[in-house]
Amino acid sequence: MFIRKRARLLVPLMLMIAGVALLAIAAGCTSGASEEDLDALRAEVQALDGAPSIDPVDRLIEVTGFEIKGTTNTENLAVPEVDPSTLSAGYGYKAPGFDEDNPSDWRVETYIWGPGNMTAFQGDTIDLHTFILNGNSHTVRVEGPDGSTVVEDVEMNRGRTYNLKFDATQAGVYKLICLTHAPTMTADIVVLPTS
Ligand SMILES: [Cu+2]
Repeated sequence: MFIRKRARLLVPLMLMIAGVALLAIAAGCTSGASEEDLDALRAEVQALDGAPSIDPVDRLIEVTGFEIKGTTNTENLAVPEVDPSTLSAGYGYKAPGFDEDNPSDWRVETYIWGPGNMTAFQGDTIDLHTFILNGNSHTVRVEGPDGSTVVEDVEMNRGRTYNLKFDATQAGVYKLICLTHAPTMTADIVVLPTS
């Protein structure tokens, strides 16, 4: 009887001692952490709290230059009040009569890049791999977010591929610009900051 009573007292006491020992071990670990360890922990917390930590890569982006055409006729829709070709060198317009077989047909055209919006991360080395599907000649350059030229003018011809390489050192929007079909044959490369 006495032994059982004593055992009932001892078990909670042993649990308390074990708990205190664990706390002491935990406290010892914390006090033993170096400044470097704490700095590393702080950096991890900041990384979790802010922008994602993404390592720069060599980023290959495929982009195609092409032309889209749309045709209707004056029975279905009157011709536009403003000739689209006066708005951009990238727009085309063929008035009724351009097609002898269908004299009421009229057509509009536009040169574009596909995709028109691309994404990368600051620090990436970008390789824009372009392919020209339509248009025999395009003079193309890349400008950075600050307006500086990061890839000098390149003449691109139909059916050929080209590699435009640059380092995305700035966060912001880089522009892939075709000067031949300005201002509308332009694509955005959005470079996101990583810190
Ligand atoms: Cu062009």
